[in-house]
Amino acid sequence: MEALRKELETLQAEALELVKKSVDAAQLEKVRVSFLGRKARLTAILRQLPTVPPEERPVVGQLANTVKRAIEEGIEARRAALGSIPSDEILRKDQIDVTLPGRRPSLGRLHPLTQIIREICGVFVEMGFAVMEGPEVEWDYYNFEALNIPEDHPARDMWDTFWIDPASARTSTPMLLRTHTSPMQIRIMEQTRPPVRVVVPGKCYRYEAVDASHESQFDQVEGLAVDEQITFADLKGTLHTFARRLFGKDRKTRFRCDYFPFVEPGVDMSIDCFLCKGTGCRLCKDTGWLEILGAGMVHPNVLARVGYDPARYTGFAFGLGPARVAMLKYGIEDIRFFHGNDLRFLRQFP
Ligand code: 2NL
Repeated sequence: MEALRKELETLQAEALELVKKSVDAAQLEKVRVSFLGRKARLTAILRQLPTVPPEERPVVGQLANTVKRAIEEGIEARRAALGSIPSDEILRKDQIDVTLPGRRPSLGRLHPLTQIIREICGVFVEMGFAVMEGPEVEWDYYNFEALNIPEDHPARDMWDTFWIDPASARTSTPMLLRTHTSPMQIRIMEQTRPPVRVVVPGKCYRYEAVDASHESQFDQVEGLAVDEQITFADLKGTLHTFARRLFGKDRKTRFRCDYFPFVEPGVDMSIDCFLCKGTGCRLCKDTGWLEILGAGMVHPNVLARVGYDPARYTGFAFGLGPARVAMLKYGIEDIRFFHGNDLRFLRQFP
């Protein structure tokens, strides 16, 4: 009797210890079979209960059943705890080699136009210009009127404009998609006193037929410097320096008369062709020169309209298309490549 009690207690302790050590359902099942299965010692004890002397039977029977329940409950609790842990087999199958080299993440890069815009602005920043951006939807006033382009003036024909509401085009305050970034320079001059030195990059829009060198949406970088004593020599020096920084330190520049309503005099600037060094080739169409920007001395009417005294202040301004600059610099044949979303093209610009 005493020996049997000892044995049952030992059985319970052993079983619960093994239950605790089981790490998956398979091990737990083995423990269950060996302690509660048909051939288990505990099962034999319970089966032999009728042979136990009647006065000891209730005690032994109760103890054996208590042990059996304790083991069952232990197994159940362990099974629930293991439920969320994958088996050794699954872990083995899912093994990964953490020492393998990782997959190289594919890095993005800046769009070639963004790169050239930043490069252009960077050159002017080095010369003391600030960079500012402005709205792409503008009032007729800022896009035309303030820039010395009155309504019904023939100069309006230079810009094919997207009107926000075609019906508003003939009202007093029509809205449009800006055709150049100059309206932002007007806003800047309205809000600050000279000296002003600013470059304004940004998107512009013109209602034009698309071809290899024109898109209806494009970028511009315009610059403006206004102060006392600014002369055409400042314009030439600044833009000549810019040309050499962007296209090589030996570049020559050439200024010729051109017309823009907001400047007087107006010019365009060319650089000697860096491909043929001026002897004539396909890039410069055998002229030896590449036209890269328009510029001029800010028209007195423009200065007066923003409240600057044209007798005291003068300034120069310029405008260029970064897409054209990039096409010349990298020999790109068609402006439509920039927005073609073709990785074979884009990957050429590291
Ligand atoms: C071109 C020519 C130019 C300007 C832009 C400008 C702006 C103000 C006042 C005076 Cl607020 N001028 N901008 C001046 C001359 C030329 O751009 O062909 N751009 C692509």
